Amino acid sequence: MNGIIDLVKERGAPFGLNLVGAIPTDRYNGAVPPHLQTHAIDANARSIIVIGNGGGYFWNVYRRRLQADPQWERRHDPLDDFTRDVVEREIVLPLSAHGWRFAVVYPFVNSGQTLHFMELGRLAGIGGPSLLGVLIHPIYGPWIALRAALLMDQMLDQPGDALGFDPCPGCIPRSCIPACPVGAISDSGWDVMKCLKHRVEAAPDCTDGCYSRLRCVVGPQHRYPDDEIRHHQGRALRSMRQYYRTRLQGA
Ligand code: B12
Repeated sequence: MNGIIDLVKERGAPFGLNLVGAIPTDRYNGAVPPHLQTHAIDANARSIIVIGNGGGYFWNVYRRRLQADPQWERRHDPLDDFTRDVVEREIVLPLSAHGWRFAVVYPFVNSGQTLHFMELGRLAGIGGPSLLGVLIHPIYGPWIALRAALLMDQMLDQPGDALGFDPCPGCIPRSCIPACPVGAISDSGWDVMKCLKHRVEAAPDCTDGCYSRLRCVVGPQHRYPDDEIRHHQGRALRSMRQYYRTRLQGA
């Protein structure tokens, strides 16, 4: 069965999809509330392959795509569409051609039924927990993202290299904590409401990147390109604004 994982790695790597791990569904389902379990999407799934990217290579491939097809950027979610395009063509098609059966799930905000990708990524060894709120990888640090999950009807159990990685408790510099202008990162982790209120109410600040994430001492050489950081910060701010308007102001 390792052939499946090898194929996913082989096809994803040229596009920067360089983080892959697989775990039995039971391990994931036991760790998340019922509405985020795999049954809601595919009752027959026995294992989950998680696919992510570490570092800026995936973004660079995306930029090249935009250069070749500038209209692409006018889409509502150009990076999500690009992700779907790559995953479908490079991974879904060849796996299906081998006769393997599976459902594909994306972590996009508007993708309908989804999974708890952070928990999934941690269990599948894509990254370990951090005070920043995001997962951290031993090589790529906080510069990783989860791009897709395949719910397989075969049993696979091959977590990635970051399984059990938990760097923050032993971190001496703890440079992420003083870096946040509003103290949203502390020994107890990321205070999303503090972060959100500051970002929404003092808009220009943090636009070029999360100061704390930028100061993380793990994998700084793999930090995303500046335009990618701005892109993600902008998208998160968009969600934060929406949440602020609808949930905090009740508008
Ligand atoms: C919603 C969301 C957000 C929201 C809320 C995050 C939160 N923890 O509450 C906002 C917009 C704030 C956000 C910000 C960021 N996110 Co985000 N996010 C997600 C998303 C789409 C869903 C998370 C989720 O619902 N989890 C499952 C539920 C059960 O967990 P929960 O916390 O209980 O869920 C509640 C909240 O999420 C809430 N909610 C839904 N929408 C919103 C929006 C806001 C503003 C708030 C406050 C809450 C909220 O409703 C849920 C039910 O009550 C995931 C993708 C996924 N499908 O997992 C990415 C994801 C977790 N995010 C990711 C990233 C990278 C970020 C940012 C770094 C992006 C950026 N550059 O700014 C920042 C994080 C900043 C930081 N210091 O950590 C990555 C993490 C990868 C990694 N390395 O670990 C993910 C996995 C996406 C991906 N493709 O990789 N994110």
